[in-house]
Amino acid sequence: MTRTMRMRPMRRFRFRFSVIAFLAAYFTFSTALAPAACATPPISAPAPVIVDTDAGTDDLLALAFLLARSDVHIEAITVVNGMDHVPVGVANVLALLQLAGRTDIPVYAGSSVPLAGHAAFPAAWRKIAEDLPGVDLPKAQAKPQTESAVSFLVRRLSNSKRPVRILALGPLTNIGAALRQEPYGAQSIEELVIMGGAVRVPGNLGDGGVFKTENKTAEWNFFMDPLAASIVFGSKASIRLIPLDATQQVPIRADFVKSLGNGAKGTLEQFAAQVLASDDVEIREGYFYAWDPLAAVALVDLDVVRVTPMAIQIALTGNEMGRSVETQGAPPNARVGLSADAAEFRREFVAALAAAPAPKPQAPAAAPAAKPTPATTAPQTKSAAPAATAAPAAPSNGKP
Ligand code: AGV
Ligand code: CA
Repeated sequence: MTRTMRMRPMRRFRFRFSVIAFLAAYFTFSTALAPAACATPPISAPAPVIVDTDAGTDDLLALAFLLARSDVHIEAITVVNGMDHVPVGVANVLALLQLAGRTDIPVYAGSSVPLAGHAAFPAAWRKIAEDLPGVDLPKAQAKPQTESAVSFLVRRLSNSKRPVRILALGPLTNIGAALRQEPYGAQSIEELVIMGGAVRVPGNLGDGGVFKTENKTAEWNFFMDPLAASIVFGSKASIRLIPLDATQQVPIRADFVKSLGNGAKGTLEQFAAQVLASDDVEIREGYFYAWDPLAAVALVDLDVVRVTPMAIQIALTGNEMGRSVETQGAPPNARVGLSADAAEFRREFVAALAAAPAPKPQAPAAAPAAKPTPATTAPQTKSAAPAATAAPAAPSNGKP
């Protein structure tokens, strides 16, 4: 009895000690192992990216760069009316994803008209961007999502617990519509990197003399939908702007195209070389720039475009419609890129494409799919180039 009485506190002590030791060991090891075992990315990981694009040729180059970078998680691609009519842009983006073996990325079709006005890109530019002459693309098996791009953006931005980055490469119609519907959505955007505007340099509506206008100050993406741009700049989102001030310092010249094409072995490298070859005339005439590719590189490399905080307002009417106006004295609403490091851009862009992992053949996305939206212009690929890509599927030279 006495013995038992004496043993009990000892047992209790041992029991308590082993529980404490177990809990201490559990917390020590579980914390140490957490980053490796846990699916949640570490806090420092950059947020996933939604790319909003009008699927111009240089948009596809920007996408190829991001697809080549294993450190970028493209969560979704939303397509907006611009250089391509939306159904054709969707088809071309899906075809690129198929080529890259990334049919897991959902594609959403966006607005087919601006929020206001009826501006449109020159037909000659649209034809090249849509037809992609000489570019070998497989026939996409995946379909766009049934949900519209604006509805997706509204839904996605309503969840402020999951920050996202947005890279905007075309007119701001989709993003403007989403932020008009869900103004608090701006808080979910970790950073909105926009290619557009011309702040301290002239606009580019007169490029190549194909569009007759008195407007010497607007850039095409903002001119296409000034109301949408104005909503975005009024939204309090964290904006980094890559305007013509920066992109005009990164012209694409024939020597760059040649050097990219010469050594091109990988699928995305060859794709980029073919896309650039389709823009041969503009490149030779000297008005083709790394507009969207520079914005894509800037998304991942803070040094390639130097920024200055500024207050930007968008002119909505008159012969400066779409102009991005630097407003003195107002609180800054954007970090504006006024200069770019062209050599750094070229190094990063070429290196990423050269290092792109070989695409694995993939099944189409299991996500809910829509019937393809009826195309206003039938997408087609007229391939002039030899079928020499290492694409997972044989190039079909005829998109849906
Ligand atoms: O204004 C730049 C925007 C970018 O998003 N686009 C091209 C890029 O996709 C329109 C554009 C302006 N000048 C052009 C453009 C030109 N000379 N050729 C084709 N597109
Ligand atoms: Ca674009």
